[in-house]
Amino acid sequence: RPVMATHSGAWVGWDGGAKGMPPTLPDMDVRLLPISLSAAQIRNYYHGFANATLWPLLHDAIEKPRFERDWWYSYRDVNAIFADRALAALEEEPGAITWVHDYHLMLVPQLIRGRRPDQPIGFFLHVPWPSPDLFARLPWREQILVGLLGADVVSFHTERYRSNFVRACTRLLAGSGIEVRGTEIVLPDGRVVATTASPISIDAAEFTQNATAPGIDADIQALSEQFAGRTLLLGVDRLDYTKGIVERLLAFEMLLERNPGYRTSLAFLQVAMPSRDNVREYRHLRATVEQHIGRINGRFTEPGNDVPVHYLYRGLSQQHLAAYYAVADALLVTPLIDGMNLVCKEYVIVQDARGENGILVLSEFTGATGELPQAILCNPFDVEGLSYRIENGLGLPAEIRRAAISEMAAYVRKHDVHRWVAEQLAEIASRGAKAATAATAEPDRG
Ligand code: ADQ
Repeated sequence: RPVMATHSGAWVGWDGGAKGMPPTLPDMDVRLLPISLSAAQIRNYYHGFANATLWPLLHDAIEKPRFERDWWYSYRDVNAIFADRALAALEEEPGAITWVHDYHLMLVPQLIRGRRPDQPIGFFLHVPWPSPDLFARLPWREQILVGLLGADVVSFHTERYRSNFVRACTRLLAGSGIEVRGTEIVLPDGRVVATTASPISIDAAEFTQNATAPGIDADIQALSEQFAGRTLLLGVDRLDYTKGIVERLLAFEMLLERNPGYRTSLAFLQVAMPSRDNVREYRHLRATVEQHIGRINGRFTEPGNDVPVHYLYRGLSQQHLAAYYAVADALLVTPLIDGMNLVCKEYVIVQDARGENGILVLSEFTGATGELPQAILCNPFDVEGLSYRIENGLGLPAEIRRAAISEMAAYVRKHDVHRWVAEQLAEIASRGAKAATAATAEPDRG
C-alpha cells in the first residue's frame, strides 16, 4: 500500500480466490491486475512449493522442507504467468520499473529479463536467506539463483542475508563465469547485479494516528478494565512455527512456576492470526499451542480468579491492535527466526504515541534486532533464560523503560516504510539505467 499510495502503476498479484476484483483501489492511481490460480496451482505452487518447500528452507529449515517435483513444476508455471502479466503491463507503462516481491516469485526477474533486456528490475526478499549449506539442499537451487540474478538489484533485510545469498551464488554457480566484486555480482555477459541490505519498516505516521484516533480510548478503557490489577504481557503473530509462540508460552509457564504471586498478578495474551491452515505443519502447531495454553491455565488458574493465558485466534482491526499495543506492559517478540518483524516496530510507535513505558522483549534471531538495540534481547531457544529476561525487564525502573521506548520510536519514525520505498525505487531506477546504457554501448555482447 505505501508504494501504491504514492506511485502510479500496475499491481500484479494473486486474487486469493476473490471474485470480481475492482480495477483499482480508492484514492490510488493503481491498476489491479489480478491472477487467478487453479485449485491444483494453489495446492502445488502456493501451499506446496512456496509454503512447504521454500518457507521452511529459507527459515533455516526449522521445520523440514518438503521437496516434490510436481510442486516445482507448478512454481515454474505460475512464475511464468506472473511474468507474462507483468510484461503485458509494461507495454502500457513506458519508462516503468519492475519491482518483484518475495519468495513466491523468484523466477520472475529472469523471465522478464529474457524478453526485456533493458528493463530496470528490482527484487526484494521479505524473509531470511539461509547459509549456503542449507540453501544447497534445494534440488532446484541453481534455477532459483539464476531467476533472481535477472534483476538489477536484489535486496534483503540484513547484511547477513545479503552475504549468504552472494556466497550461495559463488558456491553453487561456480564454473558459470560469475564474479563477485564487493556487493556486486558480475555475470558472464558483463551485466552487473547489485545486492543490498535494506531493512523494511512500517508507516509510523499511520500507527501514530491509530494510537491517538478518537475511537481508541473506549477500546483502551475496556481492556484496562479487563486486565485491571494485572501486568499484561502480549504476543501478536501469524500462527507460524517460526514465531517462537510455544517457547514464549513455556517461558511464561516457568515465570508462574517460580513466582506464585504472578499467578494472579500477571496475564499473557496471545493474539494469533490464522495462517496457512492448509499446510499440515501449521495445523499441528495450532493444536500444540492450544494444548500448552490449556495445560498452563489448568495448572495455574487460582480459584475465583481469571485465567493467566488469554488467547485470540483471529485477525484484529488496526484500531483494536493499536489498543492492545497501548495497554500491554510488555510485548514478547520471540521468533526462532524472522526476516524482519514489524510487530515490534508497531508496538514502540504506539507505546510512544501514548506516552507509555512498556518493555519490548525481542529475539536476537529477528532482522529487527540490529535496528532496536534498546530492546531486551533474548534467545528464545533458551526458554529459562527467556523467562528471566522477561522478569528482569518488568523490574526495570519506569524512566529507563520510557527512554528505551522513546529512542526506539524515534529510530522507527526516521526509518519508516516511505523512506524504504523511496530508497529502493531510486536504487532500482539508477542501476537499471546504468545497465541499459552499458547494454547500448556494447550491442554485440551476446
Ligand atoms: P510476517 O511473517 O507476516 O511478514 P511481520 O513482519 O511481523 O511478520 O508482519 C505481520 C503483520 O501482520 C504486522 O503488520 C501485524 O500487525 C499483522 N498482524 C499479526 N497478527 C495480527 C492479528 N492477529 N490481527 C491483525 N494483524 C495482525 C513477513 C516476514 C517478516 C517481515 C515482513 C515484512 O516473515 O519477517 O517483517 O514480511 O517484510
